[in-house]
Amino acid sequence: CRRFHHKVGILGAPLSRGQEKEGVKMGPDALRKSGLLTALQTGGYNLKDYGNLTFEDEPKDEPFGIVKMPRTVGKANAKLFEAVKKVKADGRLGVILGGDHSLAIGSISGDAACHSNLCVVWVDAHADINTPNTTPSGNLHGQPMSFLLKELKTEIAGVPGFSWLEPCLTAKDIVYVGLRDVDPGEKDIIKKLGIKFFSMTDVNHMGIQKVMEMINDYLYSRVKKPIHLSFDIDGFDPVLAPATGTPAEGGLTYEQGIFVANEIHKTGLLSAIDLVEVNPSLGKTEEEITSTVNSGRDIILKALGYLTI
Ligand code: Z70
Ligand code: MN
Ligand code: MN
Ligand code: MN
Repeated sequence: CRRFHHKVGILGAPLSRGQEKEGVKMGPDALRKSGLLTALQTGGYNLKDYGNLTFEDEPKDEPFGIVKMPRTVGKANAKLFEAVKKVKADGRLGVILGGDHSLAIGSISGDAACHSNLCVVWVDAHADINTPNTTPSGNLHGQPMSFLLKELKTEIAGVPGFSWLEPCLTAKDIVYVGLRDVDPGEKDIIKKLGIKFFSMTDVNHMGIQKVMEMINDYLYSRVKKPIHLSFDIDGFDPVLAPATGTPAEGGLTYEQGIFVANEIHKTGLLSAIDLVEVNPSLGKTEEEITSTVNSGRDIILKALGYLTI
């Protein structure tokens, strides 16, 4: 439909040190092998493949409090930040293939560097808004939102590896969809900051159509703002997407996820999309891997308007 949708930049970001399961590094290549790029090419998109970034472990990366691998995750995100800025400077819609969800720190910061009025739709079972003080696990993939919010800037002060980072979002710029596994400290932050969310209970009670209508009104109906869609594959139900590190029962159906992606496409405002937490090594069968990867691929294609009239 809209011509400016159709310049796309694909960027692989195999970050894995935001959590403890190696296989999430394989996410970008699994998504590539699913036919994502050939579909977009035959669909007439102007596609540029920026390849996969490479990340190295920082030596002596001692925990900061209980936060694990801060320098490694910080440096990887600094690299991703620069790479996403480049994609956007080239005038392309960014497609960032993860990798664990800590990559949203660099990805969203890079997108926001080109769009000061960026808003974020975060689809996930988890809120990923723990701070270094509230995190129960120490894993940075459970904390990216606290690194992105101006309101939480003091909470992340001094974390090694992140001196490059300037928080780019405010609490009113973000909306969650699909939440169902949120830590007590995260609930407090969401309440205190008044962050808009639609839990799975909300989705089940009001229906996904109503949810997307409300998101539309809340985020971008008055003033048109570029949208960053950060889609954690565990937003889907594990029946559909089992090959992920932290599956949570009672998630979005295939049709609900696709509806979300299509509604965002229809706004014409999509700036970039993250597709994260696909971990092919956690599929118990070939079918589990394929189902997970193809579900992620289809979210990307639908968000880009592929085969949509
Ligand atoms: C938990 C934590 C998380 C994804 C798990 C889990 C966070 N709230 N995020 N899987 N994608 O460790 O902070
Ligand atoms: Mn289109
Ligand atoms: Mn997540
Ligand atoms: Mn999650």
